[in-house]
Amino acid sequence: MKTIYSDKHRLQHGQAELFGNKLVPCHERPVRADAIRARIEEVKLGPIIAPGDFGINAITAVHARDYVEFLHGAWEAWRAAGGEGDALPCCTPMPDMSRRLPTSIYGKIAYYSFDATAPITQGTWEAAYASAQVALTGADLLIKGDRAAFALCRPPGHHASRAYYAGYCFLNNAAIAAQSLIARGMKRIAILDVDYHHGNGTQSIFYDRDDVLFVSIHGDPNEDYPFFLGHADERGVGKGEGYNINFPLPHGATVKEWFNTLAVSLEAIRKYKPEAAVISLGVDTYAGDPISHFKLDSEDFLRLGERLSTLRLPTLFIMEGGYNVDAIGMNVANVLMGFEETRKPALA
Ligand code: SP5
Ligand code: ZN
Repeated sequence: MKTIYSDKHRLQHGQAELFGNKLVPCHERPVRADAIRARIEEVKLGPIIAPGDFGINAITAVHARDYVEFLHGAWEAWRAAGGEGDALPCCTPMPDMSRRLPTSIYGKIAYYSFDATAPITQGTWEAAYASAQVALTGADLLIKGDRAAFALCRPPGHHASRAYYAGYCFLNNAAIAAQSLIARGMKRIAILDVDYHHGNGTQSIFYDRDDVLFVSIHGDPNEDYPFFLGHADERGVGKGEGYNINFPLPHGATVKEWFNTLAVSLEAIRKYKPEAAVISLGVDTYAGDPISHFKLDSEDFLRLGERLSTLRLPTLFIMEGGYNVDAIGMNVANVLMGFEETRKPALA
């Protein structure tokens, strides 16, 4: 399987995120992608290729144009207004407030985000744009007949919705890729999100549609981020009803429960009969993850890959979360090697 990778991910290197009650060094940092790339090379998964450029229209097919324009110019506007360091929002609008876009960049940043964990830096736009192109290049490989591809996206995407960013995410790479598969002629796409966190952005983007099935296994939003989306009774609206499936699991869910839930997810995907699968691949389900609460070990990621291959579908892996940088390379490579089956997996 080919891996698509761009060095431009390094342009996103925020200093700090608001974590609990303090500013801590960003969990989402460049070394994550470097470690994954190094492991992919080490295990000889396959060629590592640079992304093509599929343009801005493939991005605005999913995101609002005003939002994309905001992201493009946000850091310069922040600096011009006297903002220091990285741009973080000071507040977030509540439903009983106006939805008028403020003229101040400080207000705009608050308008277009829902948390203070995704700092906008000088290079954020360029990195997020490149990350989306990495995903689009993966979709292009599937269209051209590859059985599988790994889009080593960074920054990640699944918390970003049509017109807001959050949770280390700016552009929704999985949604952009799925939409491009549809635009290029596929009729039904299944997105399976196995990141520890609910993919609220992806859910929102496709909530009223039946041509993209969204299935997610994640920490219960009663207990964990993103808190305000990801409940089991969110099943889609209009013709999208029944095409959004959430499996929230409690803190401390066992590995067995997690894999049982995966089996149910895969059954739902099979029933849908999609032409391709897009996997939002977070490995923050790892027992050693610093911000999450599931218990998978490195060998479990091999099993995850094996199970995903049983779908027998063209499969695009999109990198999302995973914050234990010592294990992230092995965990991601294990999923991909488990999927490939042919290779004797290296465990340590
Ligand atoms: C792509 C992705 O995995 N994004 C994850 C964003 C999670 N951000 C919030 C984590 C909150 C953890 N709880 C804080 C408790 C501090 N004591
Ligand atoms: Zn996550």
